[in-house]
Amino acid sequence: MISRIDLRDSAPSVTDGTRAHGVDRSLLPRAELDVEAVLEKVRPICEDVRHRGTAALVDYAARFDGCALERTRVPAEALRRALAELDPAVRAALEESIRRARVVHREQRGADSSVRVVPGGTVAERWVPVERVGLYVPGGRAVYPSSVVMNVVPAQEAGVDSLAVASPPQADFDGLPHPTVLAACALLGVDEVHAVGGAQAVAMFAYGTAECVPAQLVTGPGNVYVAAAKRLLKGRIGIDAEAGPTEIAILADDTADPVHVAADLISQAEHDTLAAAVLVTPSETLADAVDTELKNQVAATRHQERITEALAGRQSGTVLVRDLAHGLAVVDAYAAEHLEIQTADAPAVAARVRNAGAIFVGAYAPVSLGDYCAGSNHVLPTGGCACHSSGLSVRSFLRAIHVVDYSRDALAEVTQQVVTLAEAEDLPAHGAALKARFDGKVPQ
Ligand code: HSO
Ligand code: ZN
Repeated sequence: MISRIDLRDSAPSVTDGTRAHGVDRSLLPRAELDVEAVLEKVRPICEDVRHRGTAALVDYAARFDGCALERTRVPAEALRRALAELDPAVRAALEESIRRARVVHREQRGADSSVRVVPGGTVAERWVPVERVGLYVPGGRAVYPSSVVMNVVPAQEAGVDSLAVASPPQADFDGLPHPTVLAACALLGVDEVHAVGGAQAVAMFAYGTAECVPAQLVTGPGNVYVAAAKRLLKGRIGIDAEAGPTEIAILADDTADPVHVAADLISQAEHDTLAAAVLVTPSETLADAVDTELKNQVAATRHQERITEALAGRQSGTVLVRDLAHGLAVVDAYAAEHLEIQTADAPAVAARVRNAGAIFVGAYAPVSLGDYCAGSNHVLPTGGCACHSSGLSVRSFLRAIHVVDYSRDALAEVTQQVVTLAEAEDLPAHGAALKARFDGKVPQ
């Protein structure tokens, strides 16, 4: 069901562009998300939204979602109704998820800092929230009210002034986004929601329409079209990341329970036929036991077909390694979105990991906990981007502004150096700007 890649005899290789931490990345299971391939399909859609605004969005709702809309903004009454009709158990669980996410994210807001560089010269760093943010919440097969929580909570805790959510219109719900998504918005106090899906939603936030003021930043997961629109419009609007299919890697030794390991691999394979489930272990006994467990557990699960395809895909596999140190090199080279450590002394092993979106330590911290109720964020870097990027946090919604404040004396003291560097770059007017403050001369 899941392929096996034996790296026990692979020679440790030198670190270069393709070989990280002595491991050849090309040997590891991973699919490519071909965003480039859809860029040209997405470009005219974005241009159309730019020029025709709501009229274009209404046309795409008819073409892509089979919904006849007159406007994109969801009426306040629909948000109220969705919350009133929400199953009380789901409401209580969402409230707990929100509560825990707030506890964690509130602490992420770093303090402003100020450094005295020289007497009379200070550079401060002031953290300022983005003014208006657009949050994209996918619809269709993936209805994720939990993703509403994971996007909205950090934005709110950062102090973002204006928040709008976009989610595709659903033919089954009179052209409104999914009611659980609407209810989650209402629960979080978000009152601006647009029934707009896909690339069009990113274009709406980037260019604005008569109904939607442009935003400075768009965040949230989405399919390859959403990723392509983010790539095209980046610069015009800030983006979080081009999210790809979800991934779980588990570093486990023979102390791990194969029942847990298999269940956790299956849990993320449940998202998508392209989802990746990777087990890295020095124990062939564990690998065999997990294979058996996968067969048994997949047979008993609801989304058997999707999971089987994900586990059999070239993006999934069991990687056999020489020992835990080799396993750590492999998981670092892979840079998983989610990494579980199920080994003896898991905290010590986890502390040695360098590349992962989030690390789940030990037997009682499965990824599914983080997906909903750990308090951590589940919007995390995929496709190996965890080696250079972080998951969504309060910091994603803040900018650090440098505030430079120098006195006359402090400026005088460094003028010669600035003039010299400006001359070295053949930019004499830069130096002149300083000299202009001292009768056109370098002060002695
Ligand atoms: N595992 C997904 C998030 C999610 N899981 C939403 C369930 N619902 C990506 O981190
Ligand atoms: Zn998940």
